[in-house]
Amino acid sequence: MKKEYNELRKTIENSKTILITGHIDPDGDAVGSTLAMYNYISKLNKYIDIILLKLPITFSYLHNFDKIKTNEINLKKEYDLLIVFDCGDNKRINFNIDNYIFKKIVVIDHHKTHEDFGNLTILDYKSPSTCEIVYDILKSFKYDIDLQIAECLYTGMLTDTGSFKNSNVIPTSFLVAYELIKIGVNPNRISRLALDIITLNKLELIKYTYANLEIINNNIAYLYINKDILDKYDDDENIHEGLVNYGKNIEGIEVSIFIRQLDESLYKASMRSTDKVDVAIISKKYNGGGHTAAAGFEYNGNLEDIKNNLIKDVQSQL
Ligand SMILES: [Mn+2]
Repeated sequence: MKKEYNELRKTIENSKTILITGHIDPDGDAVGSTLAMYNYISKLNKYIDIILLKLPITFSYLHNFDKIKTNEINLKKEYDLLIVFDCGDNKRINFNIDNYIFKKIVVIDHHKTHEDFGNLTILDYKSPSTCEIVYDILKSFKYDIDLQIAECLYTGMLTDTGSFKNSNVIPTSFLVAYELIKIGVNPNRISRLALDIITLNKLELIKYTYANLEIINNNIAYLYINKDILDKYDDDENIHEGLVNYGKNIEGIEVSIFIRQLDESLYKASMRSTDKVDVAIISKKYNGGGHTAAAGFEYNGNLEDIKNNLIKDVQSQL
C-alpha cells in the first residue's frame, strides 16, 4: 500500500491544477474525505477545485465547506489531476467527467464492489470508510493533521460506521478516532451536527417510516416512499439518509430494504443487513454496488417487480 501512497504524493506534487470530487448523492464519508484532501492540498500552492453536486447542508460545519462547488459553471475545462473519493465505479462519479480533460485520475475508495476506472487506485475494501484511508495516507505523508482536517475525517468515519456501531468497524477505526479526538475533535459536537439533530421535516419522514414499515416473514423490513412525499419534506439533499436503518433495528430483522421513488418509473433501492445476508451481491445483480452490510442501486421499471425480486434475493440467502 505504501507504494501507492508514494505515487499519490508524487502525482499531487507534479500537478499544478487539481479537481477533487466524490460519489453521486454525497454522504458524510464523501464530503469528509474530499474536504480533508482539499484542506490538505490547499496549503500546497496549487490551483485546486472541489465539486460535489447535490451537496447536503448537514456537513456545513466542516472547514472550507463553502468552497465546494455545487455546479459546473466555474470549473476549468482541463486539470492535471482528478481525485475521486469514496466512489465504487465510473457511473457513480459525482458529475459527468466526459466534458473535461484530466491528465491523470486517482481513485481512493473502500467499496467491495469496486470497478477500476483510474490511472492510480488506492482501494481498501476492509476499511469501513474512505476517511480512514485518507487518515492513513496523510500519516504516511508525515503530515501534521490539524483540527480542521481531523473533523472532516471523523465525520466520514462516524457516518459510514453508523456511529462506530456497524459490523464494518475494525480495531483501527477506534485507534484513528482516538488520534483524531486527541487532536481536538469533540465527539459530542460532531455526532450532534452530523447525525443526531434532525429537522422538523426529517421528523415527519421518520414518523412516516414507522407508520408505513412493512415486516415480511418476520425477517425482512420493507419501506417505500414516493416522490411526492419526499419532495414535500425535502429540506436537504440527504433528507432520506438513515431511514433504512429504522427497519434494520427491529428484533429478528436480517435485512432492511428501502426504496424511494426518484422519477415516474425510476427508483433507488438501499439495503442494510445484519451479518447473514451479503447485500453487495444482490445490489451487483442490478448493476449497483456497495458493501456486505450496506448496498444500493437504481432501478428503472415496475415497483412491485423490484420489491418481489429483492425479497426473493434476500430469502435465497437466509
Ligand atoms: Mn464510504
